[in-house]
Amino acid sequence: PQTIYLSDYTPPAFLVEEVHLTFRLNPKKTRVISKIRFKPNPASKSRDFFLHGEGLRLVSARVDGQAVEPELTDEGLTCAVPDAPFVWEAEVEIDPQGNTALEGLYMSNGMYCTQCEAEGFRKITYYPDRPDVMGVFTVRIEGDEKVLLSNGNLVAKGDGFAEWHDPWPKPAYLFALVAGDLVNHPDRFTTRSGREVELNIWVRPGDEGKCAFGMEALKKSMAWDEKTYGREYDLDVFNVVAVDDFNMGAMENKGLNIFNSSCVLASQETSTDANFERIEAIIAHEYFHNWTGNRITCRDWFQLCLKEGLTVFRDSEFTADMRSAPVKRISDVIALRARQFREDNGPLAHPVRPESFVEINNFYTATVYEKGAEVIGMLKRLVGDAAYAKAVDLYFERHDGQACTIEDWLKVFEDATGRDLSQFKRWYSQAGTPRLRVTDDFKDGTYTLHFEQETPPTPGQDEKAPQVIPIAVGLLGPNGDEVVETRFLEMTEAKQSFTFEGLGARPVPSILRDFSAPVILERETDNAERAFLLAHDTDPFNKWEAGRDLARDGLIEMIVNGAAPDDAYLDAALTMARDDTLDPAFRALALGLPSQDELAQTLHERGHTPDPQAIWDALETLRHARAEHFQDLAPRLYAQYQVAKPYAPDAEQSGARALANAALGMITRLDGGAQAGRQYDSADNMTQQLAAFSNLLQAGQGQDAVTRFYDQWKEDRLVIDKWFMLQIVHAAPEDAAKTTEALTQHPDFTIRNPNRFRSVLGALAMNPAGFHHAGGEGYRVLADWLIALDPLNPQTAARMCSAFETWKRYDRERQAMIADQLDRILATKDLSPDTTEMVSRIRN
Ligand code: B3K
Ligand code: ZN
Repeated sequence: PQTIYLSDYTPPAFLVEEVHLTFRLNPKKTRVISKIRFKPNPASKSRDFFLHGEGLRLVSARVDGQAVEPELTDEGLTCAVPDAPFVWEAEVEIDPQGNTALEGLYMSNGMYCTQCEAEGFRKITYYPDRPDVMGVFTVRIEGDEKVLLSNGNLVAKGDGFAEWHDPWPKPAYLFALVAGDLVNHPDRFTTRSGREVELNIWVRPGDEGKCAFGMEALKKSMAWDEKTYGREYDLDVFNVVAVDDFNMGAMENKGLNIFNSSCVLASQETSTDANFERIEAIIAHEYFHNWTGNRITCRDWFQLCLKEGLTVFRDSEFTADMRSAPVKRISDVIALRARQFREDNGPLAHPVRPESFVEINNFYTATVYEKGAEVIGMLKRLVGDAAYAKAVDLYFERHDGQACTIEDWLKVFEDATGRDLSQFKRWYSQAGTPRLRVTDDFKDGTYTLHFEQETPPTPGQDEKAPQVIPIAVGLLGPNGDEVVETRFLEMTEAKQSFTFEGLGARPVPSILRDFSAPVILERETDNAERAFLLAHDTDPFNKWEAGRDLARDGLIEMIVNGAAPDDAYLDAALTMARDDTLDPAFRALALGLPSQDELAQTLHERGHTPDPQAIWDALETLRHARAEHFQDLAPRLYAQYQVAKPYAPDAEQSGARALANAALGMITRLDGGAQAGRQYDSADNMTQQLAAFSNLLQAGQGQDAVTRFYDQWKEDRLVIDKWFMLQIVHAAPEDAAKTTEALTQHPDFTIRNPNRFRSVLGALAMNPAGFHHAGGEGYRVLADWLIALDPLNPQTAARMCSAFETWKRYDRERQAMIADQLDRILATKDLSPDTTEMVSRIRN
């Protein structure tokens, strides 16, 4: 496979003016007839005409009406064409039914659907399949299906056909087609300038009852983008389709978003509060792409974070507005550390804007998305809210209809603010998580913070230059009052100090408030100070962080030195949990413990070799000690936070349920599952049912519930995914691999459905003590199944290889066993370029 470099970018030789596509649908032999008006690109010196195309059977081709015989390769075709505008026509045949990779046009439960990002359109017809070629599409679909959808507005419809026209020029990756016997959940939205928009969520018959929540989320997103970013919708119809077989979460195709059904279908009975919140965020994310991604797209795939980082940032602002801003921030940081810090500190580390790739699908990563969003957040903090709004307005005004780069994005900020962002730009080019070391001193009323930044080497980048780090700091006085409100320190040097004057006593610093930069903060401190911050900090993030640090360092002491559970933590947690002035959702988050993987990462950073079993044991011991410490409080919280009102997946009720279920976790440790059993029997929503089910499994009392849960939900694929996953996630370390293998033999397991595959094999990796269990069975089981999946669905197989990305943290025996599995995967005949790239990067 070939490596592509950012530095090799050249503009396309020809531009597309107009595209007409006709689809004659047939499961095994679909005909795609294209008529494309090309013109030479004045910005290109080349006149070589190349069209991408993969797995296509070319039936005929014409240039300006004359039959031609292009030269075909595995990647596409070349052909002699005039050095002037011309019309290209081609007819190809494709096989949607045989398409198991779920890229291009494929079938899912008898319906046709497409996934073109990043490079799937070339599996539909010959085309310059690159995002800087934007064309106006007209699409005619011929088929017997009741519903025939494509991008844009419906222009004609009759017996067995429909015609769609999208007036907005777009790259091919935003093309979409759906055809099937679907039913819709309709609604309307009037934009602020008065455009009437028809909204639909299309689903398989039987799923109609699961659309209302997604529809409300869509309308909220549309209103929010008008109010917050001044962005209005620009077509007469917005369609959303739910598809069962989908590699990712969802796709922002112009006017026709396609969703993994798990990311749009929701009901009280089948979805948890967390599912509802995620669905709301994904609906918003895809909708927001209409401006950040579609109206302004990426010049090339190296610029992916231009649309993804910005759109994740926008959807997190939306969730913060719709729900609780602190809870959203804390949850985002937990996820960032779990996925992005993990990636940034291992063999797959890459810059937010990568400089080379083999398979671009391998770069839809936490770094591009989540760190990309953090970079936007830092930019906003640095320039301020008003300047951010001004710069973004300029971005929309200047670049509407264009395919852009990170340079274009930064330039609007420079022009709007007069700031030089050349140093800030390192956030896009340097991989790795900066370490921020802090010391302090106090003398004659002056308090000084000394910072030192250092980013460890990452693959291909040994030396790192200092980055711009916005550090939000507040100071608390000895009695707990805030003596200095949040102030932004802008660090630009490798070492830098900041002073605060006129203080009566040595303050307690609250550093990196709201997690103002994606760095690892290192500071010598003690439990007393952490307990103090947990009690008094006015910044919710740092309040949470203080409790988290207490828990984490206590656990590290248990793991490394065999210490007993830390009383300072247990007391502080009890005081915090008892404080009814605190949001229940916040308290639930603050009762969460660091994950096994986070502890392994911390141990590794501190020079220890993590022992997965010891980590698991320490967590079990701490949870048990905590349950005893909360013996009186837990039942009280449990009773106090039962929701009496009819179910609603809103922030308030979700928070109450989260706290009550945190209490249930403690109760279960002492009552062996009695209370969880009662909750299971009386639950009228999936949040309560699943929490009870998890607790029963955890307590080793799940056998009966496993059968009952299955019998109740066997017709619902999305709920059965949860059933598979929980059994594996809660399996004891020594049983996890066995349980996984047994479940792969269940009649409902299928390698063809990515959700199901992930709910079994992905779940194994979510049970670290089980996955890394000393015998190495976990490694073998995962490798076996990745090898089996690769020829069918390389994209999903490749992504799931990241389960192995942390292997260098572990002991020699484990490293050797993992290396064997990685080598076995690499030695597989005809391994896809996708998986080859991932495994080679991990193995190095
Ligand atoms: N843009 C899509 C992701 C496409 C993934 C291609 N492998 C979803 C999103 O980020 O909104
Ligand atoms: Zn996106």
